[in-house]
Amino acid sequence: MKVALLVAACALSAVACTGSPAEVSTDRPLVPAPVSVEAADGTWFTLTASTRIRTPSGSGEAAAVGRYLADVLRRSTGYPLPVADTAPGDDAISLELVRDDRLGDEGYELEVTGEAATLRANRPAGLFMGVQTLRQLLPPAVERATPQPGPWRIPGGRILDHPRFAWRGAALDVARHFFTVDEVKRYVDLIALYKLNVLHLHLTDDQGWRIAIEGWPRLAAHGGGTEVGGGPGGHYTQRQYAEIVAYARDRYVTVVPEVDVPGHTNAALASYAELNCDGRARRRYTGTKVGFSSLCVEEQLTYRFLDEVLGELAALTPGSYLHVGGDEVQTLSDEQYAAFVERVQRIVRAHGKRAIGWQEITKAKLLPDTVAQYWDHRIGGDVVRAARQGTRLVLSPAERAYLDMKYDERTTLGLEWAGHVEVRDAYEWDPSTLLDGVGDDRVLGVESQLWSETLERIEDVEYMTFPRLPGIAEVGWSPAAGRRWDDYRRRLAAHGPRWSAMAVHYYRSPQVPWPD
Ligand code: TNX
Repeated sequence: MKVALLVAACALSAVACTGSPAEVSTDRPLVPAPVSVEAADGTWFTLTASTRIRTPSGSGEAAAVGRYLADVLRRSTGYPLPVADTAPGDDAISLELVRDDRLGDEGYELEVTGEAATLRANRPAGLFMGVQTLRQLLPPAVERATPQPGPWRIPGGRILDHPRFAWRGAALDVARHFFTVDEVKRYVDLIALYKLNVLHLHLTDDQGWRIAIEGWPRLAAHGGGTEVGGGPGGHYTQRQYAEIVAYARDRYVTVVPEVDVPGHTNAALASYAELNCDGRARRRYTGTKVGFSSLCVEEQLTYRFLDEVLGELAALTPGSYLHVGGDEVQTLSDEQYAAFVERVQRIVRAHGKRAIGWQEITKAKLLPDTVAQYWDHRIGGDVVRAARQGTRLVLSPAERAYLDMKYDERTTLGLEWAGHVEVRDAYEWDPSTLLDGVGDDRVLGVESQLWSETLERIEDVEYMTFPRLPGIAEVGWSPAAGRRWDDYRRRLAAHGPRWSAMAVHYYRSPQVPWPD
């Protein structure tokens, strides 16, 4: 077997290189780029009507990953692809649980010979990540929903892969415009393809409250009944929210729900008069201004409200984090704001969770396990100091990771306050050099943001997400050393036909050499 190192591997490690970027783009257009690739040139494993999927015995979770893979492949190949823990070694895709220190919790090794494809991981999460790689190694038509002609060939070789950061997120604002359970599930499917593992749901804002709270029913019933522009809005029942959480969990995506407080709360203030300092309910709001609303922070009822809301949310959320917002509060003094943030963190902790909040929370004294989310360089200062003192950060720099910014002046959707964000901007940055004196050890990960003031339909969401989101995914997953825009744009180009196969509405950025 002739083994050649591919450029992706060359770029990502210090080893000698052969091959050209074109070779990588055509044979293995993987996004995010794996840690290392050894190509076995001329060797292919071909799926056939007799191929089986073998899962490790004794792990229901690994078996479920095998069934997920079969579901993806059956639609387009039309092959039966039986899943069992007893299939023979050849003509099979085998999922194996192993102990391998190189791989961590989400890493995997994929070995492809002429006879079989074998995925090895320490945990089912790693198998799931490897399955995404396997999908990307097959032709784009594999993503179609109906049987296609094939052939279904996987290039031979060995891939070793594991993530750089633990938190690789995508945020979706379902408050400014509401998106249905099925639309959110589709978003989960699309982000999972790029090995993201966090879905941050922005559930509440001035324009809408999107999650039913049993103790405070008017939040959803009244506060959920509108959205930007005056549309009908909507909300998730607790059962629907749990359904999203379970769907995401099956795809190794953790839901981080956000209840944005103390600002961005007009929908709550419209639903319950007693949450207002003057005791008068606000009118519902369908515009796009920010900063005008706040809970009544001196009022004890406010903290009972938060305890009950966050308590119900914590009970519905298996992940460790609750996002408490904390951004853009313009009506409180610094002292009031800091005291509020300190208190809300303790409420989150009392319900067994950790708090994450927007970078403004670094004005307050933070608990050691509270995470701050960086978004705007103009707010600067405190977030860097806090990070240096030990607070861990999720990075969402607006000029890079805000998928609601226009691509250029011709983009009709989106906003422009952080400038235009083209595909290259979203890709070409590094978490360890973003903030002075804040290195990798303080960075928990990266997250894209999709605010929906201007996005009414799920097609709009897809158009702003693709093709920028895969860039953020690679920033979060792949080793920094080998990332090069020119190699990336070629790999990314090969994803256009995949999105077409999945009927994803994407922006054909002129920066990417799309095949026709
Ligand atoms: C700033 S980012 C906001 C959001 C807006 C967004 C629009 C952040 C913490 N707050 O409320 O939707 O800009 O880009």
